[in-house]
Amino acid sequence: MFLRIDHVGIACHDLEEKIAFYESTFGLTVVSREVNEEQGVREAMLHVADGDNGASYVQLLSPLHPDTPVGRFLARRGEGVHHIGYGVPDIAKAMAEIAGKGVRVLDERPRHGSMGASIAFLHPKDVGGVLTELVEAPKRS
Ligand code: MC0
Repeated sequence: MFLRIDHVGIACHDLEEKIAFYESTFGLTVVSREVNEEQGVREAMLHVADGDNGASYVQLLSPLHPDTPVGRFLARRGEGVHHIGYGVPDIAKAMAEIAGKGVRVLDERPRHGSMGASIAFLHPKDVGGVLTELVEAPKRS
C-alpha cells in the first residue's frame, strides 16, 4: 500500500530558526515553503533523498494560531515529531481500504497538501499514538 515515507512532519515554534538548523547541521535544502490556511500551518519541505518511488522530505511546521492542530500539539507536548506521511499511489483507494480495517480516517475527502499533493490523516489513537498521513503526490509529467 505504501510507496515510501514521503515526509516526517516536525512541529516547531520558530520555523526560520529550525530551517537554519537543518540546513547547517544536516546540509538539507528547502525546496518549498507554503502557508496552508486550511491546516493552520506555515511549512517548509527540505529534500532528503530520491528513490524509484519518489522523493522523501523533512517537513518543518509552525502553527498560524495557537488553536490549530500544530498549535495544540506544541502546547501539550512541545517541539518534536508531529506526524509521518506515507506516499500512496491512489489516495481514495487507500482511504477506503484503511477505513475498512476500522482505522478512523479524519478527512472525508482528500485535502490540499504540500507541493500539490492530495492528503488525508488517520487518527493517532488508531495507529498506536502516531498521527499518520496519506500522501498522493501530483503525477509527474
Ligand atoms: C494530538 N494527539 C496526537 C497528535 N495530536 N497524538 C499523536 N500525534 C499527534 N500529532 C493526541 C493528543 O495527545 C490527545 O491524546 C488526542 O490526540 C486529542 O488531542 P487534542 O489536543 O484534542 O488535539 P486536536 O484537537 O488537535 O485533535 C487531534 C487530531 C487533530 C489528531 C484529531 O490534530 C487532527 O485532525 N490532525 C490532522 C490535521 C493536522 O494535524 N494538520 C496539521 C499538519 P490524549 O490521550 O491526551 O487524549 S498539516 C500538514 O502536515 C500538511 C500541510 C501536509 O503535510 O502537506
